[in-house]
Amino acid sequence: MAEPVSIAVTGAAGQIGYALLFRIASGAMLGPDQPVELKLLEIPPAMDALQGVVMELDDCAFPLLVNAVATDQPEVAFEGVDLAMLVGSMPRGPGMERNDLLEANGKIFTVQGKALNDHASRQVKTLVVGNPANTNCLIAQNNAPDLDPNNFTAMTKLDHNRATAQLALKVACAVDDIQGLSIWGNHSSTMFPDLLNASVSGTPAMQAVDQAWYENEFIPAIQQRGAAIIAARGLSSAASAANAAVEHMREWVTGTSSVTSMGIYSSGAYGISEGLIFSYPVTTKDGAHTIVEGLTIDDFAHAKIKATEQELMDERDAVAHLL
Ligand code: NAX
Repeated sequence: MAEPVSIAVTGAAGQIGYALLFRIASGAMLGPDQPVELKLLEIPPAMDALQGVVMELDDCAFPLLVNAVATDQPEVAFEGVDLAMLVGSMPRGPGMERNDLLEANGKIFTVQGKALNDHASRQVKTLVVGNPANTNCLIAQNNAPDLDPNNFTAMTKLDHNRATAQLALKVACAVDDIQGLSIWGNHSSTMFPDLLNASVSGTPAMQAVDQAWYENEFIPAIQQRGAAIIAARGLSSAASAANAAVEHMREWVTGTSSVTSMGIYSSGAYGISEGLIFSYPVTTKDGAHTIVEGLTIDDFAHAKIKATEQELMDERDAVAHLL
């Protein structure tokens, strides 16, 4: 048996946590031959609920789960971890403005970034799911100066999967027939789902759909999909978000077979402001992600990418005192 991979999950008693932990422990993320250790972080009021989740993990008798630790101390949760999945964050409360939310979460991700810096494996791969995911990731990354910025990522895989599924429905193809689709920018309503570089069974996707559908129906539907789930379910996406987190980590660790989307540290590719955590089309291999080069960016796409970049720059300005 391989050595166990140590995985921290924050917000582990929340609804994404409940859909995520059992898939990790069953081997769905790192494969059927890879033992795992779970380090679960919560805030003190949620520790009883977290103990219940740990009891359920015990009751599954997962052969791959060698240990599950429950704690409300970030330095305990992150001690020596190889992977960190930062799901927990503060939800937007009544009357809270976007900047209030950024500030409240900024405090959480400052502490967690420092704890990762001081306690995690030097190669720790970090995925931020908790919203606002890109800017929370930016804060964590800036508070972890000893770690490689390329090892901090924010999740746009759920948006990627939503876009893939909606295109497959529209053109009546299998999801696997779609290649090259990606999400650019912020995990927010400004994200840009790019079909200009996508193909369906080898044919350019834009030959299978018309521009008006793309601009007026598809893009808004993907941008607003999270709100549509809340309206229908009364709760935000959980199982699909957990699934996307599993896929994000699996692809990062084991490699991609086609283009995917990840919020990653910008070193200026495609003219994006350096240092932002920006979603790009990427492939992964040997534990590293690489931006897909040479993509077509027409005037329409350029305007969309600039708009989502501007939103991320505004968010960065709002949390500048935490960076
Ligand atoms: P829940 O409110 O069910 O769970 C969040 C959990 O985080 C709670 O148990 C809470 O006690 C815990 N928590 C809060 N502060 C913490 C801290 N400082 N340390 C450790 N734990 C802490 O939310 P859930 O539905 O699980 O969603 C979690 C986050 O994912 C939210 O911010 C949500 O907006 C975000 N999402 C991000 C998505 C993405 O694609 N990037 C999609 C799904 C989801 O909306």
